[in-house]
Amino acid sequence: MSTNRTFTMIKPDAVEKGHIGAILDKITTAGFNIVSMKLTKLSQNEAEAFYAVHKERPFFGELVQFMTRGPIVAAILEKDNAVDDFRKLIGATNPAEAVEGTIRKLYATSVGENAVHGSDSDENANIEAAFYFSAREMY
Ligand code: 3AN
Repeated sequence: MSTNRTFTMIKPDAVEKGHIGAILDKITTAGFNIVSMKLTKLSQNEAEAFYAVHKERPFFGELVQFMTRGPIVAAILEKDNAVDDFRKLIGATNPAEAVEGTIRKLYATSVGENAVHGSDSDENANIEAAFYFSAREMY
């Protein structure tokens, strides 16, 4: 996968509240092209694997429980400078610190339930995209 791609999830909190359409509108209006997308639900094992880098963190159990409580939307997005531009669009991990107009400022409620995920590097974008999508699901 090229470096102009990033990976996102619309998390269970935002899906439960009916924000899928509004968040996708923010994403596409900001110039991101959707390369892959699916509504899916993580099993316990899948969530533990996806967040394995955080397994020693005190919030790991809470994070896995949250991410498995309902469906999520997983997507691969394409744009110049995708990883950095998407992190700017979603805002800080803690919505209280997120800039006005960012997706987390608008739709997140806490550092745990923060509405969306965005890859933090090109390398992780590749790993995370491959976790959900096969090559033939990337358009
Ligand atoms: P980001 O998603 O902004 O890259 P990370 O990588 O620091 O943030 O954390 C990964 C995920 O773990 C966050 N999206 C958030 O859902 C969760 N998380 C981070 N810190 C906490 C915390 N203190 N309590 C609960 N969940 C947390």
